[in-house]
Amino acid sequence: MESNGRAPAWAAALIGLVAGAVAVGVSLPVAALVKPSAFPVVAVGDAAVDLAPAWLKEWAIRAFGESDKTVLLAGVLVVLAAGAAVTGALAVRRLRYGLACLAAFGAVGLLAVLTRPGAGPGDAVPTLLGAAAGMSALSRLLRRALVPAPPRPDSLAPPRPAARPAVHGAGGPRPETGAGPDTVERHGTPGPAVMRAGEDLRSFDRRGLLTAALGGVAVAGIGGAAGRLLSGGAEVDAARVGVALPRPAVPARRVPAGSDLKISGLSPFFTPNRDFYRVDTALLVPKVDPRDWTLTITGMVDRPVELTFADLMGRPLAEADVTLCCVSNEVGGPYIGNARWLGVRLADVLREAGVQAGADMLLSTSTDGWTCGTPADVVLDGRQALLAVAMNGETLPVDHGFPARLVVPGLYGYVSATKWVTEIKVTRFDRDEAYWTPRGWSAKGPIKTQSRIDLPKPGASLPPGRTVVAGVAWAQHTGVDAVEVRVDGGPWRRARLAEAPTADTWRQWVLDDWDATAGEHTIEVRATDAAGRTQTAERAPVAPDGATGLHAVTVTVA
Ligand SMILES: Nc1nc2c(c(=O)[nH]1)N[C@H]1C(S)=C(S)[C@@H](COP(=O)(O)O)O[C@H]1N2
Ligand SMILES: [Mo]
Repeated sequence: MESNGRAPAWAAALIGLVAGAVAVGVSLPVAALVKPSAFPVVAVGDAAVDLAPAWLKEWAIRAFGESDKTVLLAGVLVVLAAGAAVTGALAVRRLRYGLACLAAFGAVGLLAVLTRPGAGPGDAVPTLLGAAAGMSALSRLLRRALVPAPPRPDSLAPPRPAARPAVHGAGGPRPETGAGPDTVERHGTPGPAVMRAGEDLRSFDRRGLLTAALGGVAVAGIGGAAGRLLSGGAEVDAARVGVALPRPAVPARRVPAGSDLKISGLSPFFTPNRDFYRVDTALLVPKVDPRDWTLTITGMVDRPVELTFADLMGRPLAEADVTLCCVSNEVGGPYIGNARWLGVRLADVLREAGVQAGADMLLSTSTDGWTCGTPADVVLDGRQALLAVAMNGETLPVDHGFPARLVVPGLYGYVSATKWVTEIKVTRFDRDEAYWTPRGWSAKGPIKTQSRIDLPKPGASLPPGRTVVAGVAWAQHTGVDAVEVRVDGGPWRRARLAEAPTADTWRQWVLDDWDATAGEHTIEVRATDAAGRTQTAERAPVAPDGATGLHAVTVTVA
């Protein structure tokens, strides 16, 4: 292809962006048919999550909280868009350069797709088809935007426009040459003003580019819409809504009156599902059809087990109130919630499979390849470790692991709470490693005793006088025995503890007779658990095994 520098920068960028959109728009529905994780845009984002160093991930969680994934996907799209614009700029120089650029993007996508856990050669198809479509779009757009130049002024015979110039031969089947809006306005004057005699063989056709770009956008849009339809998300949502939850064979312990102090601004005893924190590495939430779902128990067992969703629902189900908490939760942070879970007791299933001597780890895997290592003795010690199918009386929300997830009281989520779980391998800590372990987190993660002030809010301005200080404290499976509060480093005062049904949930606490005086005050809280351990004031970061320190809130009284 001959060189040409005549297309303006915006046109070059548009050519690249439309070609890129076609590539993405074609790969999406193909991925929806092949495997959602074979969609290269998401695969690249997922690979970035897995490859990112621990400090970067911690920073992202701190800076963006639960929107960290949206931010990452937006970042991938921004990089893609910039790359597409560059591709366009190169392509107007030489098509070959643009094609090479697209091929490079395709190669990165291919690498990401093929290195995802559980990827097969078939996963390459969406990326390959997308890249091919993008390349074809790129050359078409270019052909429409840069057309063989109209005849020179001296050869122009009135009236214009002349019949198709005979010079069109190779690759330039555009009859509208020279009929772009600006040429029409100029009546009879020679082609676009950019023409300089003898310098180039082609000129920029704005209308040609814009119609071709519209075509490309339509292809990309139809692809995107088809991708959404084909992804099966709607089917899974329908299947989820259709699940009839059985009554629990073992109901939860009665929640004592007074477990919820019902103070406005204080975390309710049960966290509504819509407010429940979400932490996982999945860029696109796995949509698992319960009719296709199975759970296998493999590894060091006497009898490997395979359970379908119907098998699960047909077994006696137990209910348990458990407070789930993330190891990434800073002191005073939001990544904690309490729910009523319904599910099969994990210990029962494991006993049926027959755990062999020497096994000390349950390595669970989710559909998206995330893995989690749970100490086997903890699950088997009689606590309510569940393979849960429901949360707060509702079928498990998709975000929280539908159709089934693990919940183990007393362990941080990263070592216990596998969502979309499909396999539990009985193994040993000295033989297997879970997702977060090589990334700077401890292999075992018992929850540390902690407390949080919910009221007053940090930075609040309050009137002087009697002020309510309230919050939650937790020491799952051990229990909270006492909570104390102090103001401005003064003496610790006992807060009143609300009831809790078991040691597996948090407890609300309140101190309702703080006499606030004018000025700035710092309120601190500490909990003591039933094992007699009082929270340390010493600050530790979240990595490798959970933050320590006292939550402090500073307020202004005036
Ligand atoms: N499949 C999968 N399950 C997962 C995770 C994950 O990244 N992938 N993250 C875990 C972590 S770190 C936590 S804290 C809990 C959070 O559960 P939630 O999102 O339902 O609150 O899920 C756990 N289960
Ligand atoms: Mo977590």
